[in-house]
Amino acid sequence: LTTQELAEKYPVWFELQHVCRQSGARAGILHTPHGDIETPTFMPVGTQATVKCMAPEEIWNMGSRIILANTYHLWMRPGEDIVQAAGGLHKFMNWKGAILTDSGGFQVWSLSDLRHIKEEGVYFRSELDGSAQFLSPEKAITIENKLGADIIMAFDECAPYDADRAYIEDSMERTARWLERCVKAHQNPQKQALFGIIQGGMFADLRVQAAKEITAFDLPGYSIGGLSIGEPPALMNAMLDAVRPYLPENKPHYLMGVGTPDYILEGTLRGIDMFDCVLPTRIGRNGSALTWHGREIIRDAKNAAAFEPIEVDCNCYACKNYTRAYIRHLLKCREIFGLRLMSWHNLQFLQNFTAKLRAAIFADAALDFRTEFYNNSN
Ligand code: PRF
Ligand code: ZN
Repeated sequence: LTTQELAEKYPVWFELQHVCRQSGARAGILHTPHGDIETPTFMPVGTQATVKCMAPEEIWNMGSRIILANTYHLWMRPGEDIVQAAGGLHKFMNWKGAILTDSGGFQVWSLSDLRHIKEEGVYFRSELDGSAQFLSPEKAITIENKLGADIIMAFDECAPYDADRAYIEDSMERTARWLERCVKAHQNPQKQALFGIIQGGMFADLRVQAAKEITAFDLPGYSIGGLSIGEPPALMNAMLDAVRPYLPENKPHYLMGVGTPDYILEGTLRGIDMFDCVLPTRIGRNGSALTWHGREIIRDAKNAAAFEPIEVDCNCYACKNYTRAYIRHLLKCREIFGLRLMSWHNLQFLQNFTAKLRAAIFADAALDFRTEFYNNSN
């Protein structure tokens, strides 16, 4: 389909604006019912319908226009019917931008210990109360329909990176069959865009096979799952290179669960448009800051009397108003404001990082951007 046809057919569509002549990285606009998003973009994670420590207006004012929320958590608490009764996720949490919900496929794997994968779905125990639970493609999509995000993810299996070939073949074929069930279960494709997920472990030929099978569904967007789960970076890059030729140019490409600046950069250079990760907020709360000179431990004793901002040139609220010494003090005392300031800086950093990367793409200089970034960071 042409971009024009996609725009008429789907609630979410991608406008490719420029391909960097130096690198092949893409800059574009993701059009959604809740506004336009400039890509490449990083989506802050709001697992429980809140980006931890931050108010929605604060996230918006940093420049973020899309956030991620989790089907699994909102299904468990408060329950999708409550969110639907509130008028959907946007209203419930007072977020005026776009929202993407992950399907729960990944969370079931990463959060529960007892789980059994069957053709019909996954049986597992709740991490909250140990109760027996079941999640399937139909169930995940029904929940996502009620939550009402602009983009909803298919129910998939993210296999461990060291899984053998036979297991991965089995798993990716099941994920493809599950996608067919997701498509059938989806009740309002005019309002919510269903994205398919390409799995295939660390086998380039299986990734290619998965990419062909998943893109055959002609969905409004595609994501790459099962990466950044502990494998060496070179392996992730090789998998991205393998699938790239099979991803339609006029649709958005989303790399799930990737959020370190270097991985965002490497992903973008390989044709990825969207990223998400808990990393900036999680390491922020642990006292680490993302900076243009690499990661810095603000909690460190060397910052005890450092009366300077986390980064001198940073435009974030934390850097414009507070010193490392003060933030370190707050972190040491476990004061909530310290968690807020660290989250604020890290989220603003990634927002600025993707904005600069986007500018470098338009200037056909994304490789120069990479060289400069690696030269500066330690
Ligand atoms: N599948 C889903 N969500 C995810 C992943 C996946 O493979 C990953 C892997 N990096 C993060 N989040 N549904
Ligand atoms: Zn800052």
